[in-house]
Amino acid sequence: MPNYPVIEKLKMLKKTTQLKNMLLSKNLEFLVESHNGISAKIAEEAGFKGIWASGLSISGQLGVRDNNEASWTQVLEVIEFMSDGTSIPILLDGDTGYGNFNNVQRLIKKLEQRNIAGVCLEDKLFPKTNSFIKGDAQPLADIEEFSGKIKAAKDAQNDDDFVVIARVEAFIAGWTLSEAIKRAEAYYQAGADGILIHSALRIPDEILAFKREWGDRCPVVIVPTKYYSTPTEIFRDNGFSIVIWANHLFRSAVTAMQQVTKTLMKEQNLLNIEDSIVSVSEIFRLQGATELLESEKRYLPKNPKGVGALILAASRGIQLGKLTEERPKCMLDMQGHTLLSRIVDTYRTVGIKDITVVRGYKKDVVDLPNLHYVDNDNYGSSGELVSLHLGLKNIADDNHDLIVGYGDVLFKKYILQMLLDSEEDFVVVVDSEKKSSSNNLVRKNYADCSLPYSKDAFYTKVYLQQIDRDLTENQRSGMWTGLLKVSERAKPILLDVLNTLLLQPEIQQRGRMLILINELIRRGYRVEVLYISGHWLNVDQIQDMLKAEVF
Ligand code: SPV
Ligand code: MG
Repeated sequence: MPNYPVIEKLKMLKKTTQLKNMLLSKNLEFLVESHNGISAKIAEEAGFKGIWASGLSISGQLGVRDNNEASWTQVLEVIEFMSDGTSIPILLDGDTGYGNFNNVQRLIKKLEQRNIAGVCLEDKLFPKTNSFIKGDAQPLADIEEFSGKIKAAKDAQNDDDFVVIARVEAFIAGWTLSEAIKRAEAYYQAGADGILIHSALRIPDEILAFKREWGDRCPVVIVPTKYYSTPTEIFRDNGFSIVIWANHLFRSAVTAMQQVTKTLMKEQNLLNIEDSIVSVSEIFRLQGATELLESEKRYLPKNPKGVGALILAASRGIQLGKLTEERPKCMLDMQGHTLLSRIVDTYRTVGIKDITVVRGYKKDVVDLPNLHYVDNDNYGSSGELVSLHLGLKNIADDNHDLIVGYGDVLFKKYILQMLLDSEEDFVVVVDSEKKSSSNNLVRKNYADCSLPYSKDAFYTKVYLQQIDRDLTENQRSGMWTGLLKVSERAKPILLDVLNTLLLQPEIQQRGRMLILINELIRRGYRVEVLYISGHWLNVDQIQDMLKAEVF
């Protein structure tokens, strides 16, 4: 059903009541045929107050004959889609009721469950044939038997307003007015809410004669498929209740499909098709695609966006001497895996697929599959901020949060998970246990944080105050691991700060990440600290290579 606001829903009458009101109304009302969900929606949108679920059209759109070849449950499935997609009542063309009184009672139960407002039953024999195919050869039902069916239908309904129409086929089968009246009267006495009087003549004589004789005993419904040239005023003036346009959506759809297939077959291109058919977006509109988008905003998790990774791997790793003559450090082999592939694997295990590597030294050797590559060809004379800048510019438009890391730092996957769970715009990972370096000659990126690691720090947000290689022992809260997360919305900030910093030649040449992070803090941006202890490894020296093998 379309998404009606709550108030509208409350104001809306039950579908059964709507149909009953149409039947009892003093005005001439109209039902238009629909044969599936979309045609039902189109009918409602055009302004029709009710739908005729035509047996001819439903069987026709299934590509079978109007001879009960489609089973009654198959019909039920079709009208369920029609009913779900609309708020106007549906009168089902229930043929002969798909069996005897017992089958009719079960049918009524199922129709009520699917919010179908009424059924029309015709006094012929199962399996029926369409009235316009040799109608005069068609046997009619026994009056008493059919009256029993109508009575059974009325007894089966739970909803008082459910409508049962008895369709009199006497004229179709070549019988006289008196036979038609006799039958109508019997069905009316059995409880029918209205009579559908059918005729295959090209003029309305039979139905007008019937109506004159019948008077106003109960509402009379007509189907002017054959006497289509009769002005509607005639029906109105003669006090008919409902006119059914019984098959015209289906027939017009067939016309359109035949025209399009013919043109396509002949022309083998779409030039003469495109402008004469609805756009794909019109189909989306009819399907209610916008409503789903709105619902997704309401009900889907807020932050399903992906996360990307940027790995800075342009430098050689000169401390490793001869080992990095032919390949950069990140491509050194450790028991069959390169450093870079181990890092990439860690990202992938937490679902990060969009990984960009900035390469420089011996870039041709850096060729792992399924990565994006950005090259810093001036790696020899530029600092890592230039690499970051090149990488960042390349992925600035991805709607991703971003994790920046180095191509020579290994870490456990839970550390990435912590970063993914954090919500601040800038987040760094600090090892609280590392407050000094094993090698005093190497100056490390020490972090000075708003709170040293403690149980308290676990419950409070901790922010970075500065990263510096020359912090005193007292100032050191730990060591920065080289991991930085930047939220999607903060990426432009990072790029902007970077652009400004890189205007300075010495930063171009030697600028390191810590300069950038300190500048963010200086400008007032908060950089959250996530504390860890261990579980990461910066591969700098030969002895680190050994540690990496068992990491
Ligand atoms: C239908 O639409 O299936 C009908 C009306 O029963 S008619 O085809 O005119 O018999
Ligand atoms: Mg029919």
